[in-house]
Amino acid sequence: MQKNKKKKIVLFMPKPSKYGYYLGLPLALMEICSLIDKKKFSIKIVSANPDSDYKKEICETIDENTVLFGVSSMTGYQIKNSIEAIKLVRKKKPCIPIVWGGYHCSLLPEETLKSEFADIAVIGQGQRAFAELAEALSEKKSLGAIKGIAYKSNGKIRINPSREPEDVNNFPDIDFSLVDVEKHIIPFENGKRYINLCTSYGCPHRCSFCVEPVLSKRKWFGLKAERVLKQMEFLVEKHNIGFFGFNDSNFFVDRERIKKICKGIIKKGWKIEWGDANGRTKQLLMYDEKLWKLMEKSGCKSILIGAEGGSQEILDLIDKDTSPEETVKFAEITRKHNIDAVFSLMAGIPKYPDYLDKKKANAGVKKEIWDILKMLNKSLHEKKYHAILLFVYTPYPGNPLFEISKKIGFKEPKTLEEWADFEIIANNVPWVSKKNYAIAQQLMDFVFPYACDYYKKKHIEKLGFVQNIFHKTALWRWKHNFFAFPVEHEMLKFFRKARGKIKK
Ligand code: B12
Repeated sequence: MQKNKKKKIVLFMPKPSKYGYYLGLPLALMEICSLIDKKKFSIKIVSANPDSDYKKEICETIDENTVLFGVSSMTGYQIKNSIEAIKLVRKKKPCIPIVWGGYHCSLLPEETLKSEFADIAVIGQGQRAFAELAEALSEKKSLGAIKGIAYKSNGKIRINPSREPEDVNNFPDIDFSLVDVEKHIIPFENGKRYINLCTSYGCPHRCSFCVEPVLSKRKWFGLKAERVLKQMEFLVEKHNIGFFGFNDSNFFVDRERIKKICKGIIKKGWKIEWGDANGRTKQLLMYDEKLWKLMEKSGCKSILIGAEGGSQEILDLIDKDTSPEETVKFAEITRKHNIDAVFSLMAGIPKYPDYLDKKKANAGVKKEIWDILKMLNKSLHEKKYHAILLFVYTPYPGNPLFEISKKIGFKEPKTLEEWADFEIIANNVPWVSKKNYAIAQQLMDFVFPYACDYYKKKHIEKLGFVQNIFHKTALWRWKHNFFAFPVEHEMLKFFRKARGKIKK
Protein backbone atom coordinates (compact mmCIF):
# COMPACT_ATOMS: atom_id res chain seq x y z
CA MET A 1 0.00 0.00 0.00
CA GLN A 2 1.39 3.44 -0.97
CA LYS A 3 2.14 5.65 2.04
CA ASN A 4 0.66 9.18 2.57
CA LYS A 5 -2.11 8.44 0.13
CA LYS A 6 -5.70 8.31 1.30
CA LYS A 7 -6.99 4.81 1.78
CA LYS A 8 -9.73 3.83 -0.58
CA ILE A 9 -13.17 2.37 0.06
CA VAL A 10 -14.88 0.92 -3.03
CA LEU A 11 -18.59 0.11 -2.88
CA PHE A 12 -20.92 -1.50 -5.37
CA MET A 13 -24.72 -1.36 -5.77
CA PRO A 14 -25.79 -4.32 -7.95
CA LYS A 15 -28.62 -4.73 -10.43
CA PRO A 16 -31.91 -6.03 -8.98
CA SER A 17 -32.66 -8.21 -12.01
CA LYS A 18 -30.97 -9.65 -15.09
CA TYR A 19 -32.27 -7.12 -17.57
CA GLY A 20 -32.90 -4.31 -15.09
CA TYR A 21 -30.55 -1.68 -13.75
CA TYR A 22 -30.15 -0.17 -10.34
CA LEU A 23 -32.18 2.98 -10.76
CA GLY A 24 -32.02 5.95 -8.44
CA LEU A 25 -29.49 6.94 -5.80
CA PRO A 26 -27.59 4.05 -4.12
CA LEU A 27 -28.88 5.27 -0.76
CA ALA A 28 -27.69 2.36 1.37
CA LEU A 29 -24.10 2.94 0.25
CA MET A 30 -24.33 6.70 0.68
CA GLU A 31 -25.74 6.20 4.18
CA ILE A 32 -22.99 3.86 5.34
CA CYS A 33 -20.39 6.48 4.42
CA SER A 34 -21.92 9.12 6.67
CA LEU A 35 -19.53 8.42 9.58
CA ILE A 36 -16.45 7.66 7.48
CA ASP A 37 -13.52 10.02 8.06
CA LYS A 38 -13.15 11.65 4.64
CA LYS A 39 -9.71 13.04 5.51
CA LYS A 40 -8.45 9.52 5.85
CA PHE A 41 -10.48 7.66 3.24
CA SER A 42 -11.45 8.32 -0.33
CA ILE A 43 -14.76 6.74 -1.34
CA LYS A 44 -15.83 5.39 -4.70
CA ILE A 45 -19.44 4.25 -5.15
CA VAL A 46 -20.20 2.29 -8.31
CA SER A 47 -23.83 1.57 -9.29
CA ALA A 48 -25.04 -0.86 -11.92
CA ASN A 49 -26.75 2.12 -13.46
CA PRO A 50 -27.77 2.48 -17.13
CA ASP A 51 -25.35 5.39 -17.58
CA SER A 52 -22.21 3.66 -16.43
CA ASP A 53 -19.97 0.76 -17.35
CA TYR A 54 -19.78 -0.61 -13.83
CA LYS A 55 -17.38 -3.46 -14.63
CA LYS A 56 -14.86 -1.07 -16.14
CA GLU A 57 -15.29 1.37 -13.25
CA ILE A 58 -14.61 -1.35 -10.68
CA CYS A 59 -11.52 -2.62 -12.50
CA GLU A 60 -10.14 0.89 -12.91
CA THR A 61 -10.76 1.86 -9.27
CA ILE A 62 -9.43 -1.13 -7.35
CA ASP A 63 -5.76 -0.65 -6.48
CA GLU A 64 -3.19 -1.28 -3.77
CA ASN A 65 -4.70 1.49 -1.59
CA THR A 66 -8.11 -0.16 -1.47
CA VAL A 67 -8.92 -1.28 2.09
CA LEU A 68 -12.18 -3.03 1.28
CA PHE A 69 -14.72 -3.76 -1.43
CA GLY A 70 -18.32 -3.58 -0.18
CA VAL A 71 -21.55 -4.72 -1.79
CA SER A 72 -25.19 -4.14 -0.83
CA SER A 73 -27.62 -6.92 -1.52
CA MET A 74 -31.15 -8.07 -0.98
CA THR A 75 -32.01 -11.72 -1.52
CA GLY A 76 -32.08 -12.76 -5.19
CA TYR A 77 -30.43 -11.43 -8.31
CA GLN A 78 -28.42 -8.73 -6.53
CA ILE A 79 -26.33 -11.54 -5.01
CA LYS A 80 -25.52 -12.85 -8.47
CA ASN A 81 -24.47 -9.46 -9.78
CA SER A 82 -22.43 -8.82 -6.60
CA ILE A 83 -20.54 -12.08 -7.09
CA GLU A 84 -19.77 -11.10 -10.70
CA ALA A 85 -18.30 -7.83 -9.42
CA ILE A 86 -16.37 -9.57 -6.63
CA LYS A 87 -14.79 -11.92 -9.18
CA LEU A 88 -13.41 -8.87 -11.01
CA VAL A 89 -11.97 -7.52 -7.76
CA ARG A 90 -10.46 -10.86 -6.79
CA LYS A 91 -8.82 -11.18 -10.19
CA LYS A 92 -7.09 -7.84 -9.83
CA LYS A 93 -6.32 -7.82 -6.10
CA PRO A 94 -7.12 -11.16 -4.45
CA CYS A 95 -6.44 -9.99 -0.88
CA ILE A 96 -8.89 -7.08 -0.62
CA PRO A 97 -11.47 -7.88 2.10
CA ILE A 98 -14.96 -8.35 0.68
CA VAL A 99 -17.70 -6.83 2.85
CA TRP A 100 -21.38 -7.67 2.40
CA GLY A 101 -24.21 -5.54 3.74
CA GLY A 102 -27.97 -5.23 3.25
CA TYR A 103 -30.92 -7.50 3.93
CA HIS A 104 -29.66 -10.86 2.71
CA CYS A 105 -26.43 -11.13 4.67
CA SER A 106 -28.14 -9.55 7.68
CA LEU A 107 -30.64 -12.41 7.73
CA LEU A 108 -28.15 -15.17 6.94
CA PRO A 109 -24.68 -13.96 7.98
CA GLU A 110 -23.18 -17.37 8.65
CA GLU A 111 -24.40 -18.89 5.40
CA THR A 112 -23.18 -15.82 3.49
CA LEU A 113 -19.71 -16.16 4.98
CA LYS A 114 -19.50 -19.82 4.02
CA SER A 115 -19.18 -18.55 0.46
CA GLU A 116 -15.70 -17.98 -0.93
CA PHE A 117 -16.99 -14.58 -2.12
CA ALA A 118 -17.49 -13.08 1.36
CA ASP A 119 -15.07 -12.17 4.15
CA ILE A 120 -17.16 -9.90 6.36
CA ALA A 121 -20.91 -9.33 6.78
CA VAL A 122 -22.44 -6.24 8.38
CA ILE A 123 -25.70 -7.19 10.07
CA GLY A 124 -28.56 -4.67 10.03
CA GLN A 125 -28.13 -0.91 10.20
CA GLY A 126 -24.76 -0.14 8.67
CA GLN A 127 -23.59 3.40 9.45
CA ARG A 128 -21.68 2.95 12.69
CA ALA A 129 -20.56 -0.65 12.21
CA PHE A 130 -19.16 0.19 8.77
CA ALA A 131 -17.19 3.22 10.02
CA GLU A 132 -15.63 1.11 12.79
CA LEU A 133 -14.90 -1.68 10.33
CA ALA A 134 -13.16 0.58 7.78
CA GLU A 135 -11.05 2.05 10.57
CA ALA A 136 -10.09 -1.39 11.91
CA LEU A 137 -9.23 -2.76 8.47
CA SER A 138 -7.11 0.23 7.56
CA GLU A 139 -5.20 -0.01 10.86
CA LYS A 140 -5.04 -3.80 10.60
CA LYS A 141 -6.72 -4.10 14.00
CA SER A 142 -8.83 -7.00 15.26
CA LEU A 143 -12.49 -7.04 14.26
CA GLY A 144 -13.48 -8.79 17.48
CA ALA A 145 -14.84 -5.68 19.23
CA ILE A 146 -17.08 -4.42 16.42
CA LYS A 147 -20.70 -5.05 17.27
CA GLY A 148 -23.08 -6.12 14.52
CA ILE A 149 -20.64 -7.84 12.18
CA ALA A 150 -19.65 -11.40 11.34
CA TYR A 151 -16.33 -12.34 9.75
CA LYS A 152 -13.94 -15.10 8.85
CA SER A 153 -10.85 -15.50 10.96
CA ASN A 154 -8.36 -18.32 10.45
CA GLY A 155 -10.96 -20.23 8.48
CA LYS A 156 -13.61 -19.93 11.24
CA ILE A 157 -16.76 -17.84 11.13
CA ARG A 158 -17.16 -15.49 14.07
CA ILE A 159 -20.38 -13.67 14.83
CA ASN A 160 -19.91 -10.66 17.11
CA PRO A 161 -22.60 -9.48 19.56
CA SER A 162 -25.44 -7.68 17.79
CA ARG A 163 -25.82 -3.92 17.54
CA GLU A 164 -29.05 -2.18 18.50
CA PRO A 165 -30.54 -0.02 15.72
CA GLU A 166 -29.82 3.64 16.39
CA ASP A 167 -31.77 6.86 15.82
CA VAL A 168 -30.95 8.03 12.28
CA ASN A 169 -30.71 11.59 13.62
CA ASN A 170 -27.41 10.56 15.25
CA PHE A 171 -25.81 10.33 11.81
CA PRO A 172 -24.64 13.25 9.65
CA ASP A 173 -26.57 14.07 6.46
CA ILE A 174 -25.85 11.94 3.42
CA ASP A 175 -23.21 13.45 1.21
CA PHE A 176 -24.59 13.87 -2.30
CA SER A 177 -21.10 14.59 -3.66
CA LEU A 178 -20.28 10.89 -3.21
CA VAL A 179 -22.08 10.16 -6.48
CA ASP A 180 -22.84 11.91 -9.74
CA VAL A 181 -26.44 12.78 -8.81
CA GLU A 182 -27.33 13.59 -12.43
CA LYS A 183 -26.63 9.98 -13.44
CA HIS A 184 -29.15 8.73 -10.87
CA ILE A 185 -32.08 10.93 -11.81
CA ILE A 186 -34.91 9.01 -13.46
CA PRO A 187 -36.94 10.68 -16.24
CA PHE A 188 -40.56 10.72 -15.03
CA GLU A 189 -44.09 11.69 -16.02
CA ASN A 190 -44.75 15.15 -17.44
CA GLY A 191 -41.05 15.68 -18.00
CA LYS A 192 -40.37 15.66 -14.26
CA ARG A 193 -37.03 14.49 -12.88
CA TYR A 194 -37.47 11.72 -10.26
CA ILE A 195 -35.17 10.90 -7.37
CA ASN A 196 -35.40 8.53 -4.41
CA LEU A 197 -34.76 9.37 -0.76
CA CYS A 198 -35.03 7.35 2.42
CA THR A 199 -35.98 9.31 5.53
CA SER A 200 -36.39 6.66 8.22
CA TYR A 201 -35.19 3.31 9.45
CA GLY A 202 -37.31 0.30 10.41
CA CYS A 203 -41.00 -0.37 10.89
CA PRO A 204 -42.95 -0.85 14.13
CA HIS A 205 -45.36 -3.47 12.78
CA ARG A 206 -45.24 -7.25 13.03
CA CYS A 207 -46.26 -8.67 9.60
CA SER A 208 -45.17 -12.29 9.64
CA PHE A 209 -43.94 -12.41 6.01
CA CYS A 210 -41.68 -9.36 6.29
CA VAL A 211 -38.02 -9.06 7.25
CA GLU A 212 -38.42 -5.72 9.00
CA PRO A 213 -39.60 -6.98 12.41
CA VAL A 214 -36.57 -9.31 12.50
CA LEU A 215 -33.97 -6.71 11.59
CA SER A 216 -35.26 -3.44 12.95
CA LYS A 217 -36.77 -5.25 15.95
CA ARG A 218 -39.99 -3.26 15.43
CA LYS A 219 -38.16 0.01 16.08
CA TRP A 220 -38.66 3.03 13.87
CA PHE A 221 -36.56 6.17 13.66
CA GLY A 222 -37.54 9.04 11.41
CA LEU A 223 -35.18 11.76 10.27
CA LYS A 224 -36.37 15.13 11.59
CA ALA A 225 -38.58 17.03 9.14
CA GLU A 226 -36.06 19.90 8.91
CA ARG A 227 -33.36 17.48 7.79
CA VAL A 228 -35.64 15.85 5.23
CA LEU A 229 -36.47 19.29 3.84
CA LYS A 230 -32.78 20.22 3.74
CA GLN A 231 -32.02 17.20 1.54
CA MET A 232 -34.98 18.02 -0.68
CA GLU A 233 -33.92 21.66 -0.96
CA PHE A 234 -30.48 20.67 -2.20
CA LEU A 235 -31.98 18.36 -4.81
CA VAL A 236 -34.61 20.87 -5.98
CA GLU A 237 -32.20 23.76 -6.22
CA LYS A 238 -29.11 22.02 -7.58
CA HIS A 239 -30.75 19.30 -9.67
CA ASN A 240 -34.20 20.57 -10.51
CA ILE A 241 -35.92 17.52 -9.04
CA GLY A 242 -39.66 17.49 -9.70
CA PHE A 243 -40.68 14.22 -8.04
CA PHE A 244 -39.45 12.63 -4.83
CA GLY A 245 -40.02 8.89 -4.33
CA PHE A 246 -39.60 7.76 -0.74
CA ASN A 247 -37.97 4.38 -0.14
CA ASP A 248 -38.83 4.21 3.57
CA SER A 249 -40.22 0.93 4.85
CA ASN A 250 -42.88 3.05 6.55
CA PHE A 251 -42.84 6.77 5.73
CA PHE A 252 -45.95 7.76 7.67
CA VAL A 253 -45.35 6.52 11.24
CA ASP A 254 -44.95 9.98 12.78
CA ARG A 255 -47.92 12.24 11.94
CA GLU A 256 -46.27 15.41 13.24
CA ARG A 257 -43.23 14.78 11.06
CA ILE A 258 -45.40 14.38 7.96
CA LYS A 259 -47.27 17.58 8.84
CA LYS A 260 -43.99 19.48 9.11
CA ILE A 261 -42.62 18.04 5.87
CA CYS A 262 -45.81 18.99 3.97
CA LYS A 263 -45.93 22.48 5.48
CA GLY A 264 -42.24 22.92 4.65
CA ILE A 265 -42.77 21.96 1.00
CA ILE A 266 -45.69 24.39 0.69
CA LYS A 267 -43.81 27.21 2.43
CA LYS A 268 -40.82 26.81 0.13
CA GLY A 269 -43.13 27.11 -2.86
CA TRP A 270 -41.43 24.24 -4.69
CA LYS A 271 -43.30 22.97 -7.72
CA ILE A 272 -42.71 19.37 -6.79
CA GLU A 273 -44.66 16.18 -6.33
CA TRP A 274 -43.87 13.25 -4.09
CA GLY A 275 -45.01 9.68 -3.60
CA ASP A 276 -44.27 5.95 -3.90
CA ALA A 277 -44.17 6.17 -0.12
CA ASN A 278 -44.96 3.06 1.90
CA GLY A 279 -47.69 3.33 4.50
CA ARG A 280 -50.29 1.29 6.36
CA THR A 281 -54.02 1.60 5.97
CA LYS A 282 -54.85 1.63 9.69
CA GLN A 283 -52.27 4.27 10.44
CA LEU A 284 -53.26 6.49 7.51
CA LEU A 285 -56.96 6.16 8.28
CA MET A 286 -56.18 7.85 11.59
CA TYR A 287 -54.94 10.94 9.73
CA ASP A 288 -57.57 13.71 9.89
CA GLU A 289 -59.08 15.51 6.91
CA LYS A 290 -56.84 18.54 7.51
CA LEU A 291 -53.71 16.44 7.17
CA TRP A 292 -54.98 14.69 4.01
CA LYS A 293 -55.62 18.12 2.50
CA LEU A 294 -52.15 19.24 3.52
CA MET A 295 -50.60 16.17 1.90
CA GLU A 296 -52.56 16.78 -1.29
CA LYS A 297 -51.56 20.44 -1.38
CA SER A 298 -47.90 19.60 -0.82
CA GLY A 299 -47.89 17.39 -3.93
CA CYS A 300 -48.49 13.87 -2.58
CA LYS A 301 -49.34 11.78 -5.64
CA SER A 302 -49.10 8.15 -4.59
CA ILE A 303 -48.99 5.97 -1.49
CA LEU A 304 -47.95 2.33 -1.61
CA ILE A 305 -50.03 0.12 0.62
CA GLY A 306 -49.28 -3.47 1.49
CA ALA A 307 -52.93 -4.47 1.18
CA GLU A 308 -51.69 -8.08 0.84
CA GLY A 309 -55.00 -9.97 0.87
CA GLY A 310 -58.71 -9.74 0.21
CA SER A 311 -60.04 -11.67 3.21
CA GLN A 312 -59.85 -11.23 6.96
CA GLU A 313 -58.69 -14.84 7.33
CA ILE A 314 -55.57 -14.19 5.24
CA LEU A 315 -54.82 -10.83 6.84
CA ASP A 316 -55.00 -12.44 10.29
CA LEU A 317 -52.78 -15.29 9.16
CA ILE A 318 -50.01 -12.84 8.23
CA ASP A 319 -50.47 -10.62 11.33
CA LYS A 320 -51.31 -7.67 9.13
CA ASP A 321 -53.51 -6.03 11.78
CA THR A 322 -55.90 -4.56 9.24
CA SER A 323 -59.08 -5.54 7.36
CA PRO A 324 -60.27 -5.59 3.72
CA GLU A 325 -62.83 -2.92 4.71
CA GLU A 326 -59.98 -0.63 5.76
CA THR A 327 -58.33 -1.13 2.37
CA VAL A 328 -61.59 -0.12 0.66
CA LYS A 329 -61.90 2.93 2.93
CA PHE A 330 -58.31 3.87 2.22
CA ALA A 331 -58.96 3.75 -1.52
CA GLU A 332 -61.92 6.14 -1.02
CA ILE A 333 -59.90 8.66 0.96
CA THR A 334 -56.98 8.69 -1.44
CA ARG A 335 -59.36 9.04 -4.41
CA LYS A 336 -61.01 12.03 -2.74
CA HIS A 337 -57.61 13.69 -2.44
CA ASN A 338 -56.35 12.83 -5.91
CA ILE A 339 -53.69 10.55 -4.50
CA ASP A 340 -53.06 7.21 -6.19
CA ALA A 341 -53.27 4.22 -3.89
CA VAL A 342 -50.85 1.60 -5.15
CA PHE A 343 -51.86 -1.75 -3.71
CA SER A 344 -49.32 -4.49 -3.24
CA LEU A 345 -51.00 -7.90 -2.86
CA MET A 346 -49.95 -11.50 -2.36
CA ALA A 347 -51.52 -14.82 -3.31
CA GLY A 348 -50.35 -18.20 -2.05
CA ILE A 349 -49.97 -17.50 1.66
CA PRO A 350 -48.84 -20.81 3.23
CA LYS A 351 -51.25 -22.66 5.49
CA TYR A 352 -50.06 -25.47 7.72
CA PRO A 353 -51.12 -28.29 7.78
CA ASP A 354 -53.93 -27.61 5.23
CA TYR A 355 -51.67 -27.14 2.22
CA LEU A 356 -50.00 -30.51 2.63
CA ASP A 357 -53.17 -31.57 0.82
CA LYS A 358 -52.94 -30.52 -2.87
CA LYS A 359 -56.70 -30.18 -3.33
CA LYS A 360 -57.02 -27.89 -0.32
CA ALA A 361 -54.05 -25.88 -1.55
CA ASN A 362 -55.52 -25.42 -5.03
CA ALA A 363 -58.89 -24.36 -3.68
CA GLY A 364 -57.33 -22.12 -1.00
CA VAL A 365 -55.07 -20.19 -3.38
CA LYS A 366 -57.89 -19.82 -5.92
CA LYS A 367 -60.13 -18.39 -3.20
CA GLU A 368 -57.39 -15.95 -2.22
CA ILE A 369 -57.24 -14.62 -5.78
CA TRP A 370 -61.02 -14.38 -5.99
CA ASP A 371 -61.20 -12.53 -2.63
CA ILE A 372 -58.57 -10.09 -3.86
CA LEU A 373 -60.60 -9.39 -7.00
CA LYS A 374 -63.75 -8.91 -4.93
CA MET A 375 -62.01 -6.44 -2.67
CA LEU A 376 -60.55 -4.57 -5.64
CA ASN A 377 -63.99 -4.35 -7.25
CA LYS A 378 -65.23 -2.62 -4.11
CA SER A 379 -62.19 -0.32 -3.88
CA LEU A 380 -61.72 0.81 -7.43
CA HIS A 381 -64.19 2.90 -9.34
CA GLU A 382 -64.14 2.71 -13.11
CA LYS A 383 -60.66 1.25 -12.98
CA LYS A 384 -59.22 4.59 -11.98
CA TYR A 385 -56.08 3.45 -10.25
CA HIS A 386 -52.37 3.87 -10.73
CA ALA A 387 -51.03 0.36 -10.27
CA ILE A 388 -51.87 -2.93 -8.62
CA LEU A 389 -49.09 -5.33 -7.83
CA LEU A 390 -49.99 -8.97 -7.29
CA PHE A 391 -47.15 -11.28 -6.31
CA VAL A 392 -47.20 -14.97 -5.67
CA TYR A 393 -45.95 -15.32 -2.11
CA THR A 394 -42.20 -15.89 -2.06
CA PRO A 395 -40.66 -17.04 1.22
CA TYR A 396 -37.82 -14.75 2.31
CA PRO A 397 -35.70 -15.93 5.22
CA GLY A 398 -35.94 -14.86 8.82
CA ASN A 399 -39.67 -14.67 9.58
CA PRO A 400 -42.45 -16.96 10.88
CA LEU A 401 -44.08 -17.52 7.48
CA PHE A 402 -40.77 -18.78 6.11
CA GLU A 403 -40.73 -21.51 8.76
CA ILE A 404 -44.34 -22.50 7.93
CA SER A 405 -43.39 -22.62 4.23
CA LYS A 406 -40.68 -25.18 4.94
CA LYS A 407 -43.19 -27.41 6.73
CA ILE A 408 -45.38 -27.61 3.62
CA GLY A 409 -42.68 -28.39 1.12
CA PHE A 410 -40.71 -25.25 0.37
CA LYS A 411 -37.11 -26.24 -0.38
CA GLU A 412 -34.92 -23.59 1.13
CA PRO A 413 -31.75 -22.63 -0.79
CA LYS A 414 -28.73 -23.54 1.31
CA THR A 415 -25.88 -21.38 0.01
CA LEU A 416 -25.30 -17.79 -1.01
CA GLU A 417 -24.98 -18.93 -4.61
CA GLU A 418 -28.30 -20.81 -4.45
CA TRP A 419 -30.03 -17.71 -3.04
CA ALA A 420 -28.61 -15.76 -5.98
CA ASP A 421 -30.80 -17.85 -8.28
CA PHE A 422 -33.86 -17.36 -6.11
CA GLU A 423 -36.09 -15.29 -8.34
CA ILE A 424 -39.28 -13.53 -7.46
CA ILE A 425 -40.61 -14.25 -10.95
CA ALA A 426 -40.24 -18.01 -10.51
CA ASN A 427 -42.89 -19.98 -8.68
CA ASN A 428 -40.81 -21.23 -5.76
CA VAL A 429 -43.60 -22.74 -3.70
CA PRO A 430 -45.14 -26.16 -4.31
CA TRP A 431 -48.60 -25.29 -2.95
CA VAL A 432 -49.30 -22.81 -5.77
CA SER A 433 -50.33 -24.91 -8.77
CA LYS A 434 -49.24 -24.04 -12.30
CA LYS A 435 -52.80 -22.99 -13.05
CA ASN A 436 -53.15 -20.63 -10.07
CA TYR A 437 -49.68 -19.25 -10.71
CA ALA A 438 -50.60 -18.52 -14.32
CA ILE A 439 -53.77 -16.67 -13.25
CA ALA A 440 -51.85 -14.55 -10.74
CA GLN A 441 -49.22 -13.76 -13.37
CA GLN A 442 -51.84 -12.90 -15.93
CA LEU A 443 -53.48 -10.50 -13.49
CA MET A 444 -50.21 -8.83 -12.50
CA ASP A 445 -48.67 -8.63 -15.96
CA PHE A 446 -51.65 -8.11 -18.20
CA VAL A 447 -55.09 -7.56 -16.64
CA PHE A 448 -54.23 -4.98 -13.96
CA PRO A 449 -51.95 -2.79 -16.05
CA TYR A 450 -54.05 -2.92 -19.19
CA ALA A 451 -57.47 -2.52 -17.57
CA CYS A 452 -56.32 0.54 -15.71
CA ASP A 453 -57.60 3.93 -16.74
CA TYR A 454 -54.24 5.51 -15.96
CA TYR A 455 -52.50 3.14 -18.37
CA LYS A 456 -55.04 4.02 -21.01
CA LYS A 457 -54.36 7.71 -20.63
CA LYS A 458 -50.63 7.19 -20.65
CA HIS A 459 -50.17 4.76 -23.51
CA ILE A 460 -53.13 3.97 -25.63
CA GLU A 461 -53.46 7.23 -27.50
CA LYS A 462 -49.79 6.96 -28.33
CA LEU A 463 -49.52 3.27 -29.08
CA GLY A 464 -52.78 2.65 -30.81
CA PHE A 465 -54.63 -0.37 -32.03
CA VAL A 466 -53.16 -3.41 -30.20
CA GLN A 467 -53.04 -1.63 -26.84
CA ASN A 468 -56.63 -0.54 -27.30
CA ILE A 469 -57.74 -4.12 -27.89
CA PHE A 470 -55.69 -5.28 -24.90
CA HIS A 471 -57.36 -2.62 -22.74
CA LYS A 472 -60.80 -3.85 -23.77
CA THR A 473 -60.06 -7.56 -23.30
CA ALA A 474 -58.41 -6.90 -19.94
CA LEU A 475 -61.56 -5.11 -18.76
CA TRP A 476 -63.73 -7.93 -20.10
CA ARG A 477 -61.66 -10.65 -18.44
CA TRP A 478 -61.78 -8.85 -15.11
CA LYS A 479 -65.51 -8.25 -15.33
CA HIS A 480 -66.24 -11.91 -16.10
CA ASN A 481 -63.43 -13.45 -14.02
CA PHE A 482 -62.39 -15.31 -17.15
CA PHE A 483 -58.70 -16.08 -17.30
CA ALA A 484 -58.56 -19.17 -19.53
CA PHE A 485 -56.84 -19.06 -22.96
CA PRO A 486 -54.57 -16.15 -22.02
CA VAL A 487 -53.65 -15.23 -25.60
CA GLU A 488 -52.88 -11.59 -24.89
CA HIS A 489 -50.64 -12.44 -21.93
CA GLU A 490 -48.75 -15.00 -24.03
CA MET A 491 -48.25 -12.39 -26.75
CA LEU A 492 -46.89 -9.93 -24.22
CA LYS A 493 -44.50 -12.52 -22.80
CA PHE A 494 -43.29 -13.33 -26.30
CA PHE A 495 -42.56 -9.65 -27.08
CA ARG A 496 -40.76 -9.18 -23.78
CA LYS A 497 -38.62 -12.25 -24.32
CA ALA A 498 -37.67 -11.05 -27.78
CA ARG A 499 -36.75 -7.63 -26.34
CA GLY A 500 -34.70 -9.31 -23.58
CA LYS A 501 -32.80 -11.37 -26.13
CA ILE A 502 -31.95 -8.25 -28.09
CA LYS A 503 -30.61 -6.62 -24.93
CA LYS A 504 -28.37 -9.61 -24.27
C1 B12 B 1 -36.00 0.42 -3.38
C2 B12 B 1 -36.27 -1.04 -3.10
C3 B12 B 1 -36.26 -1.90 -4.18
C4 B12 B 1 -35.89 -1.50 -5.60
C5 B12 B 1 -34.37 -1.69 -5.84
C6 B12 B 1 -33.67 -0.44 -5.94
C7 B12 B 1 -33.68 0.23 -7.28
N1 B12 B 1 -33.83 1.52 -7.19
O1 B12 B 1 -33.49 -0.37 -8.30
C8 B12 B 1 -36.67 -2.52 -6.46
C9 B12 B 1 -38.00 -1.93 -6.82
C10 B12 B 1 -35.98 -2.98 -7.73
C11 B12 B 1 -36.86 -3.64 -5.45
C12 B12 B 1 -37.21 -4.91 -5.83
C13 B12 B 1 -37.48 -5.90 -4.92
N2 B12 B 1 -37.48 -5.81 -3.58
CO1 B12 B 1 -36.97 -4.24 -2.63
N3 B12 B 1 -36.84 -2.75 -1.53
C14 B12 B 1 -36.53 -1.52 -1.78
C15 B12 B 1 -36.66 -0.70 -0.49
C16 B12 B 1 -38.07 -0.11 -0.46
C17 B12 B 1 -35.70 0.43 -0.25
C18 B12 B 1 -34.19 0.09 -0.31
C19 B12 B 1 -33.44 1.28 0.21
O2 B12 B 1 -33.04 2.14 -0.54
N4 B12 B 1 -33.29 1.40 1.54
C20 B12 B 1 -32.66 2.49 2.18
C21 B12 B 1 -31.30 2.11 2.73
C22 B12 B 1 -30.65 3.30 3.39
O3 B12 B 1 -31.50 1.11 3.69
P1 B12 B 1 -30.89 -0.37 3.55
O4 B12 B 1 -30.90 -0.79 2.15
O5 B12 B 1 -31.55 -1.21 4.54
O6 B12 B 1 -29.39 -0.16 4.02
C23 B12 B 1 -28.98 -0.17 5.36
C24 B12 B 1 -28.54 -1.54 5.85
O7 B12 B 1 -29.20 -2.60 5.24
C25 B12 B 1 -27.06 -1.57 5.65
N5 B12 B 1 -26.51 -1.86 4.34
C26 B12 B 1 -27.11 -1.94 3.16
N6 B12 B 1 -26.21 -2.18 2.19
C27 B12 B 1 -25.02 -2.24 2.75
C28 B12 B 1 -23.76 -2.49 2.20
C29 B12 B 1 -22.66 -2.53 3.02
C30 B12 B 1 -21.30 -2.77 2.43
C31 B12 B 1 -22.81 -2.32 4.41
C32 B12 B 1 -21.64 -2.36 5.30
C33 B12 B 1 -24.08 -2.10 4.97
C34 B12 B 1 -25.17 -2.05 4.12
O8 B12 B 1 -26.73 -0.23 5.96
C35 B12 B 1 -27.71 0.66 5.44
C36 B12 B 1 -27.84 1.87 6.32
O9 B12 B 1 -28.24 1.50 7.60
C37 B12 B 1 -36.49 -1.82 0.58
C38 B12 B 1 -37.11 -1.52 1.93
C39 B12 B 1 -36.21 -0.60 2.73
N7 B12 B 1 -36.76 0.41 3.31
O10 B12 B 1 -35.01 -0.73 2.78
C40 B12 B 1 -37.11 -3.02 -0.13
C41 B12 B 1 -36.56 -4.41 0.16
C42 B12 B 1 -35.06 -4.34 0.19
N8 B12 B 1 -36.99 -5.16 -1.01
C43 B12 B 1 -37.37 -6.37 -0.74
C44 B12 B 1 -37.94 -7.27 -1.67
C45 B12 B 1 -38.53 -8.53 -1.09
C46 B12 B 1 -37.96 -6.94 -3.01
C47 B12 B 1 -38.58 -7.79 -4.12
C48 B12 B 1 -38.50 -9.27 -4.03
C49 B12 B 1 -40.03 -7.29 -4.12
C50 B12 B 1 -40.92 -7.88 -5.12
N9 B12 B 1 -41.97 -8.48 -4.60
O11 B12 B 1 -40.68 -7.77 -6.29
C51 B12 B 1 -37.85 -7.28 -5.36
C52 B12 B 1 -36.60 -8.14 -5.62
C53 B12 B 1 -35.94 -7.86 -6.93
C54 B12 B 1 -35.32 -9.10 -7.50
N10 B12 B 1 -35.39 -9.24 -8.77
O12 B12 B 1 -34.80 -9.95 -6.82
C55 B12 B 1 -37.18 -6.71 0.71
C56 B12 B 1 -35.87 -7.47 0.92
C57 B12 B 1 -36.01 -8.81 1.59
C58 B12 B 1 -34.74 -9.61 1.44
N11 B12 B 1 -34.73 -10.77 2.02
O13 B12 B 1 -33.80 -9.27 0.81
C59 B12 B 1 -37.21 -5.25 1.33
C60 B12 B 1 -36.46 -5.13 2.64
C61 B12 B 1 -38.69 -4.87 1.52
C62 B12 B 1 -39.38 -5.71 2.56
N12 B12 B 1 -39.60 -5.19 3.74
O14 B12 B 1 -39.74 -6.83 2.30
N13 B12 B 1 -36.69 -3.19 -4.18
